[in-house]
Amino acid sequence: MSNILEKMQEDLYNGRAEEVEAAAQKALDKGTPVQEILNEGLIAGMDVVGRDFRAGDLFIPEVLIAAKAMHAGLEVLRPLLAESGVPAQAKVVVGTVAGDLHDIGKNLVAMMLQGAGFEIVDLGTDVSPEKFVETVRAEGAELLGMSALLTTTMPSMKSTVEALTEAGLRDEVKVIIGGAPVTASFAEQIGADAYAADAAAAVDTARSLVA
Ligand code: B12
Repeated sequence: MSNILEKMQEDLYNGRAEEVEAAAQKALDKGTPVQEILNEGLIAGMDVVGRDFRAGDLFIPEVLIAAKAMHAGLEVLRPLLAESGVPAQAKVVVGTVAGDLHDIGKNLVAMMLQGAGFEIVDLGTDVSPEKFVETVRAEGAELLGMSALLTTTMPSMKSTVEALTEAGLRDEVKVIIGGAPVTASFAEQIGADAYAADAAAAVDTARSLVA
């Protein structure tokens, strides 16, 4: 791995947003593939943050600062991740479920879907089942992508699927879910159409769902 990406991981860990941003630009200027910067720089750095947070070596303020640095790096990559030239495909409503404020993974998925030509309606975080249903209806969305990073907020995915059914919209929209604690069997259990483990898989899965 290049020194730039190694240093980027370290800067991300330490929450140095300006350095991460500059490193992302520098790596791009040197011709490093955008996927490599994403996976070996930003995501790899965030993995270490997650590990140390779990171990109790990092605390929420530090994780938040690291998350800000990750966002700064992602912003540099955004135009490339979202580069399409492909005409807009199906409309996708995305959001993080009620009670959950984690948005890095959701944003990444949204960027990659946009890059694949999907039109994105991003509801942000802490999105209630009612809000999802309302937006799917108003936008005539073909896909709904929900993210949850907490085991305690996963049930809100189920409530949303149920709310779609109650609203008579379940047959109009395909539901895809993801987030670190989410699994394919959970997706099946709650009646979602699909699960994807990461942003690249989300694109493949979304494509096959609307095909
Ligand atoms: C950053 C972070 C935070 C930041 C969030 C900042 C932000 N803007 O997002 C802050 C500090 C705010 C935070 C807060 C909390 N956090 Co936190 N956080 C994390 C951390 C370290 C990284 C998450 C992340 O961004 N990963 C990087 C992204 C790229 O990965 P990802 O989210 O998994 O997304 C990928 C896939 O999952 C998938 N995907 C994601 N969404 C979707 C959606 C669709 C549709 C699809 C198809 C795919 C998909 O694709 C993505 C890209 O590849 C994780 C640890 C971890 N390793 O997951 C803990 C973690 C998720 N947090 C945890 C906890 C406990 C909390 C708090 C409750 C802490 C507290 N005591 O207050 C609060 C809850 C706040 C709330 N109400 O939401 C726990 C959850 C435990 C559990 N099983 O429930 C974790 C696992 C850490 C741990 N082991 O203890 N956190």
